[in-house]
Amino acid sequence: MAIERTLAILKPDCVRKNLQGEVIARIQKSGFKILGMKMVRLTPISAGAFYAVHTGRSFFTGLVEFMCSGACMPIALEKVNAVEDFRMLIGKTDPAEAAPGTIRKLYADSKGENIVHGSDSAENGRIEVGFFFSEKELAENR
Ligand code: 3AN
Repeated sequence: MAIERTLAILKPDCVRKNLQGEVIARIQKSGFKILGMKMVRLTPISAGAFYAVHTGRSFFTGLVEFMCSGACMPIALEKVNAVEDFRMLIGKTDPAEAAPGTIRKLYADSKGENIVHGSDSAENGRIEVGFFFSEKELAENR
């Protein structure tokens, strides 16, 4: 299995509920290396660009509005098999369907407000890390 990068975003509901520390602790305990982390406020343009693949879907407007509703924390992560392992750690999109012990099952309220984002492929992991971080901002390049 290869070393991969994946992008986590602690979404505005996570920040509003002050769950950043708990979620980051779970990520670290699961063996992910934090390469970069920041706090940002997305705009309709930046959130729309990040979720461009979902343009036109019924939930797109609500998703963009929610992602702009408060501060977010993008976190660049690295690990062997990072993409799949992170998706296992966070659980299914809908917290009602997420497995016990997963971050979404533990903390999320709904499919729309589900605490954390995770990249869905190794290729998207690299693209999404690059959306928020320049190479020189990542730990291994300091
Ligand atoms: P995931 O984040 O689990 O990979 P995606 O990529 O299918 O899920 O969807 C991106 C984001 O869009 C989700 N994290 C969720 O917040 C939102 N979303 C997806 N499907 C729905 C839906 N049916 N209703 C409301 N929000 C949704």
